[in-house]
Amino acid sequence: MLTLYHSTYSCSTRVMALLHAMDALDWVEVRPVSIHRSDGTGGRDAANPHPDGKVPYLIHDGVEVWETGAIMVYLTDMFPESGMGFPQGHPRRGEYLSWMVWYGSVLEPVLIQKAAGVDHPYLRGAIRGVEEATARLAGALKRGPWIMGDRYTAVDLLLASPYLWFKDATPDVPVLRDWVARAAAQPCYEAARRYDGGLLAA
Ligand SMILES: N[C@@H](CCC(=O)N[C@@H](CS)C(=O)NCC(=O)O)C(=O)O
Repeated sequence: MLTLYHSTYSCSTRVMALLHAMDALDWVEVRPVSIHRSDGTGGRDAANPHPDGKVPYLIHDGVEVWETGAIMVYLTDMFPESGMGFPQGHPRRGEYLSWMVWYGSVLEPVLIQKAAGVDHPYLRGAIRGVEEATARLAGALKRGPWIMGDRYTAVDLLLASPYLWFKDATPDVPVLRDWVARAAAQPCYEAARRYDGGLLAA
């Protein structure tokens, strides 16, 4: 059994978008929880077993999976026929895993540091900065239209997500702006937002 702890319009909304894209919602029990939000609203939910009180958090037959990238790889492996991932044995599997891990270890941290106005040689040494991350994305999109070529995958869903939340963070680079606009127009993204609207209204 798959259980996803989810909070509306948050990091877990992109996991919901992936489930929509894979037509896999029926296989998952979605448990809405509250979270502490950066604007001071909300609060930790005792019903959420995530050790840090965060979302997304996936439990599969008692096994815990956390971090959006790991959850997405786990789910795309479970639903390979969806075409949203690159399963074990696929020639581009390594590239897929690299982008999914790069999100949490490089892209998310450099964007947060930039927003916080933090810079330090140790950080630059470890993960570089927004300029380098932008160049990596733009380089991949030269082949396009998606990060891994001609099909929209979980890589695009995850890597475009910060720019969809914080539109001003989108670099003024045409190839990136166009990619973010294409990602925003994906039906799964709209479906996940509608789902969240329904949860809030209920
Ligand atoms: N790197 C984590 C980030 C998870 C995260 O920060 N989630 C936020 C929602 S966007 C959260 O649960 N915040 C609640 C809190 O900080 O207590 C991931 O990608 O899963």
